Amino acid sequence: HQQQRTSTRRKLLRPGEEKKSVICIEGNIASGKTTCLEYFSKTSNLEVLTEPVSKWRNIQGHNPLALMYQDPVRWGLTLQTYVQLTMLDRHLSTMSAPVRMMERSIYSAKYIFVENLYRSGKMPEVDFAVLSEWFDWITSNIDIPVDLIVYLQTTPQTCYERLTQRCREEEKVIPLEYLETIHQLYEDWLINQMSFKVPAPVLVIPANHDLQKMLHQYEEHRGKILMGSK
Ligand code: DCP
Repeated sequence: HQQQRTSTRRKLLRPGEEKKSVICIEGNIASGKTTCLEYFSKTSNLEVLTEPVSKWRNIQGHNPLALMYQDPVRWGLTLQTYVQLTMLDRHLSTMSAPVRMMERSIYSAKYIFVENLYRSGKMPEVDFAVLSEWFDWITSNIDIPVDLIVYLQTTPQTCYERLTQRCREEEKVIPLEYLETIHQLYEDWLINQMSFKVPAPVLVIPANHDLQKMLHQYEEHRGKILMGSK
């Protein structure tokens, strides 16, 4: 109950204060989130926050992302604890424009990636319990405003091809099945809305197309995206 109350509570605006909006871009690994953010970064009065993936690849000289892919049972908790911290930090950072567009959210970190590690038997129950208690505490005690989710909907096959092309060292071990599982978790969360609470309205953008067509679609959806978050 408390969780629900906190997340639906709206900040009171002072006279003259403008309402700020937060748009989260969600989608499978290599679905094109970064391209979408780059495209909108040229919009005035809008700030873009990319995912802190560089931090996940280097924390004080360690690479928890690579460790997680090498041995998820041992290192899943390590990576996901750090992901949760860095996402929370992003959500809480002071906004420098009336509209913020950010890559993923603390919600997908938990509902998609942690859930996947746990369900596939790659995260011990005790690790999952610790992460879940952290997540529940954060989301019931801290206001994490999200006004619109833009879901870049792809097929796992398309993501697999893009992943192979971009050749990020840590990700070379990712099989198609991994992307299929992540895809299903996203569909159940945002489309079927049958797994976890959806924190904001969802705008679905088909994202299997080539770059030109994607940029064209972003332009077409510009109004909906920017107004949808109001
Ligand atoms: N990752 C993870 N756990 C999370 C979030 C991400 O294990 N909670 C991993 C998946 C990827 C890497 O981190 O290997 C980067 O993830 P993204 O899909 O978020 O970033 P991309 O650069 O792949 O996004 P895109 O290609 O859509 O721009």
